Amino acid sequence: MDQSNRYADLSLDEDTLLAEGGHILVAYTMNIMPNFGGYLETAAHFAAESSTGTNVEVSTTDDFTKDLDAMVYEIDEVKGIMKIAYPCGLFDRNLIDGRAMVVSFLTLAIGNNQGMGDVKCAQMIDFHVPKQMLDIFDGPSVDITDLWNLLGRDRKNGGYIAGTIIKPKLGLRPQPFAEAAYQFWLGGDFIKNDEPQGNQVYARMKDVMPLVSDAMKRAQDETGEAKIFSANITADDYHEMIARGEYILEAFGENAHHVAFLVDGYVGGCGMVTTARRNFPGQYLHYHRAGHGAITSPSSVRGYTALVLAKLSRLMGASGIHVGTMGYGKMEGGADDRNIAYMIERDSADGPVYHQEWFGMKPTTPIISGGMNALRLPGFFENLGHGNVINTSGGGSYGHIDSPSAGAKSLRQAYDCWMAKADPIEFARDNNEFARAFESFPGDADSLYPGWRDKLGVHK
Ligand code: RUB
Ligand code: MG
Repeated sequence: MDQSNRYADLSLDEDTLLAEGGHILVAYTMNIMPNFGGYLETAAHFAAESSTGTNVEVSTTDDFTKDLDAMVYEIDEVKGIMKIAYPCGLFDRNLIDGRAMVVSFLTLAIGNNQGMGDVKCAQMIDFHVPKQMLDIFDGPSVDITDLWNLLGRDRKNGGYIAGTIIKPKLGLRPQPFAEAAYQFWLGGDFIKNDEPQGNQVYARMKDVMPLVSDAMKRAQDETGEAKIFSANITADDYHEMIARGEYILEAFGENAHHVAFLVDGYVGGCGMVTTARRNFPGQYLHYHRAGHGAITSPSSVRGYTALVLAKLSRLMGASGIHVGTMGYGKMEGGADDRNIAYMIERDSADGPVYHQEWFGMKPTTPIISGGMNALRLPGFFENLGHGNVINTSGGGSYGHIDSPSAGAKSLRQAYDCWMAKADPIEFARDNNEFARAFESFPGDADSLYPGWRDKLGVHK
């Protein structure tokens, strides 16, 4: 049934819709299946299924219902792009406080439409949230300025936070785990649990956390610097997550404010992220996104993009989210992904389709992780244009040939090198840990800094 006379109005003007602020606007790539309706008809069916309708007219619809119809307002069949305006009134609100929930946006805008027979594939590539909706999303409660403050730095432009991930990913018992943390903290700032680390039988949380807390104290005493630990509280069950969070805060005692909470938010879902955001509003909320590649990969034609995921995480209230490595690490991605970082860290930013004003909502820190090390960082900072990020280099720290603390120092030196606009090989002459990163990661050194062996006099 062609519903385009009800769920499409191509005379609607995007600038007017933006100015009126009564809709969430969403842009999709969409291809249609042959032997169903045409492009506009399929787009209208998509909008119906994503708002008030279904595949047929229902007799229970009234005029009020029709005011809530999502409307296709633009299509480009050649490029395979369509845009839909969703009235704000469509979206579910909390019983307890009237606030908006990201899960409701996803249920409608990227829900049933992902499995429709007449839609070959559709992917959300951008969305715009008007002020009236922005005002009722939680947004972050803690941000990078709080971490800079903790680290004794300027709140405005506190710079690079050198971090790692405890490696190996699994298989460390409590003592070696805490020792690995201590060693890194002698040179670096921030450690995260790798995302599968939790309460394994050989490393029970109640054995591990007191030792990590002690390692933090010792490293702080030894270096005179504050240290941060991002502890994984991901769990299927709300009660389990709260129990983990409360236990960890107790274990860290007077350093509880040096603890961030890591939530594997893509596999766990927005309910889990919001559970952490609302129950622990004083802790930095670290959104790890393992699994996201299933839908955000540049090769994917369904789901939504990494930019959309990052934008959603800011609405949910993530203090930081992984945004990949922009082509400088081991995960998928390219130099242009810096726009993902800009979208979540700025108050005003351009997405691929829509410009978003955030009206003072706190920023979400871009967390840079996946195959990074000191040699790859100068290029990374140059591409991004700044170093106000958290970077976690797991292999890049624990793979340094001298020690994890040397690995950590090599990361800080990489930032110093870029800040000084120095030539990395020249910089290495006076910065031993950075220099030893060349020997630690010779494959990277060969491709990024050809001739480094002769210049640094390393021949073995
Ligand atoms: C990286 C790591 C992270 C990935 C996730 O380890 O454990 O889970 O970065 O990817 P290493 P992304 O530093 O040893 O490569 O950050 O793209 O979500
Ligand atoms: Mg990991």
